[in-house]
Amino acid sequence: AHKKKEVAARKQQVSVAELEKGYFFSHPVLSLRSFLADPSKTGIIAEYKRKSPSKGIINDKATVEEVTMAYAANGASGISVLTDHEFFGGSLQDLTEATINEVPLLRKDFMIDEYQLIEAKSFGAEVILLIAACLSPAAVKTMATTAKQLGLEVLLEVHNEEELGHVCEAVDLVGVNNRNLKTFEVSIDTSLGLINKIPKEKPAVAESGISDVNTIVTLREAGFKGFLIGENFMKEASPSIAFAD
Ligand code: IGP
Repeated sequence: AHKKKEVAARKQQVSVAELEKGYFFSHPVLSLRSFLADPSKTGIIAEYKRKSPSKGIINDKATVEEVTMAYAANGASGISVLTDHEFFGGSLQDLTEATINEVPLLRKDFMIDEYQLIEAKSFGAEVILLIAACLSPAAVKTMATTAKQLGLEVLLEVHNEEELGHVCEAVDLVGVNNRNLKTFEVSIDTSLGLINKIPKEKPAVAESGISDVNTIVTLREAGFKGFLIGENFMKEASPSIAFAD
């Protein structure tokens, strides 16, 4: 509910017409789907995350710019930036500071309104996250279709088999979040248990709780093409050095 208020407040301040004048509206875009399909790339989608409801402050010193530049330089296949303020301490400004044009950029937020898709585009995102647990199948379809029209790719996040029913044509990639949003417990088994039920034509991304290379190997062997990692990098003073290791 806080999200509704927050989006309504921004809508009052900045019109769609103004957002559409943004530089990134006419900007060439990179495809996360193609980056993940490239076997010479790492498949790692590295996330900038200052804090989280489960961990509190993770890193409030390293800047978006330095961290995301280093993620890109060290071979990330994608970069994710949390723009939610209330829970994650992020902002749309963070997105513009992360726009490096070498690696596809994901806006990570709770997307409930098409206005947020226009914002995502205007502030330089190339991919948006839709969370099946927050949206009805019809809402996923509308949001995903609008995102595609804007030239954005769509990553749909699920936690269980039932939510896989929200997958529709306009969804490009399917993510499995290993973190239970109610208990905050993380288990890679969530990903491993769902991989065979994900439509083959939608590259699968394993999300959360990944902290070592062996886990990536296991997930890759199971069929995952992408690995979304935040805390493991951000908890270090230099998140980029953690990545390079
Ligand atoms: C990253 P981790 O455990 O590596 O920091 O997780 C990412 O998967 C996580 O931040 C995330 C998330 C989300 C955050 C996945 N889905 C939805 C907010 C909203």
